[in-house]
Amino acid sequence: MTIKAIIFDVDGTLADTEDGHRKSFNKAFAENGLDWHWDVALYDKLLKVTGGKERIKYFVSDFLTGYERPSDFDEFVKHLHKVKTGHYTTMLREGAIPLRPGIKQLIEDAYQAGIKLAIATTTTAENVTALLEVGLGKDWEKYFAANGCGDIVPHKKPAPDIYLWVLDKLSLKAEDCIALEDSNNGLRSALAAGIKTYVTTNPYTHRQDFIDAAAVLDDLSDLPAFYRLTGLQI
Ligand code: XBP
Ligand code: MG
Repeated sequence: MTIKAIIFDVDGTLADTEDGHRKSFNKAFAENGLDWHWDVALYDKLLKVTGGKERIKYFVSDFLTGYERPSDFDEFVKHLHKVKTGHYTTMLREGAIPLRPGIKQLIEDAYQAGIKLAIATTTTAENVTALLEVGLGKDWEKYFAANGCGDIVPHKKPAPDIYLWVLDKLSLKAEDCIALEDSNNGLRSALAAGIKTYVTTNPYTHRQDFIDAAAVLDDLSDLPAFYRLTGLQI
């Protein structure tokens, strides 16, 4: 079976971004007079919920006691998230978070070989642009035949929505594609869309359950081995 497309998760897969997200949330909280602080251990638990706005709401409902929600709570969360996104994209544009080993080469190799590339992420589109403009260059969009981000689908990972949206954009069947993910939520999302999924772990996810993954790797530093493993014709 010839693989016609590779669909990439972003956070944790293209780059080790989660700690950058965490620090940016904390900056936004402090600037808004909140004494909320997400340390690594807490953030590890909060990653159970994907999407920044959804994660803030999960924190408020499950981890905070005695917090009185303002009447415009939804708007307040949107505001906090917007401030967070500003800090996060500034961090990316300063080059603080590089692409993970092998990622740039894989994207260039696959593109040259005529394999379609796509993004399926829960993160905000601005974040993807900032990460990839620095990592791949100003013309990064030329590599991707579909770019599925954030709020364009009603249900974020682990729901399959974002992968189904991408398959539709690519006009390909699930069995023509492989997905690359780093988390259990991401793996479940891609599998629920019927896509064979490879996992590269990172410090936040390496203890998660990847039993149904096609393979689990530390990273893609050995691309020839990855091409042999997947059968990618590159
Ligand atoms: C990872 C996520 C995101 C980011 C925060 O998504 O769960 O919520 O942590 O991004 P993926 P936003 O691995 O699917 O890219 O604050 O922009 O939502
Ligand atoms: Mg991820």
